Amino acid sequence: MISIKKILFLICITGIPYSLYRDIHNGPVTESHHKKEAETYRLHSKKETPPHPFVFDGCTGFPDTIFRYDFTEACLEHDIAYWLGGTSAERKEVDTRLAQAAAADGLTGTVFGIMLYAGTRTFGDSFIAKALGTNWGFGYNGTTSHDVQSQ
Ligand SMILES: [Ca+2]
Repeated sequence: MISIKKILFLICITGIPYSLYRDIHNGPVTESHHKKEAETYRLHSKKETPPHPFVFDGCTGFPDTIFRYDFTEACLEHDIAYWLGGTSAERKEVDTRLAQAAAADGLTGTVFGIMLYAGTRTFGDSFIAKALGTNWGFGYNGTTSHDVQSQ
């Protein structure tokens, strides 16, 4: 019998490094419906269009799916919010929403939500995220307006 602890351990030692490799090697896959979702989200949040186009790389540094759990849509919304950027309070809100989306699917989902929350809070605006181009406000990377927006 495989325990939940063993599954989480396997995800940490294989899934996360594999996801990072995938993110770096394959790069983002931004389809037209991703762009449409991004535009709808942007209009709803009443934010300006960042200078760089929206790109979606799935759940950065985390598997998009684990068994029956599929985090793709939640990660898409999270990536769109990260593309737009904003205040640190807004960032905490979208990190929380990602965790809640995962947690909506039972106890195991809650554990994945905690992992996603810890990961996004720790690395979401770190040098690693900046190197991957997935940091908070990545639509403004390399522009001065990002500095203004992330205050
Ligand atoms: Ca991502």
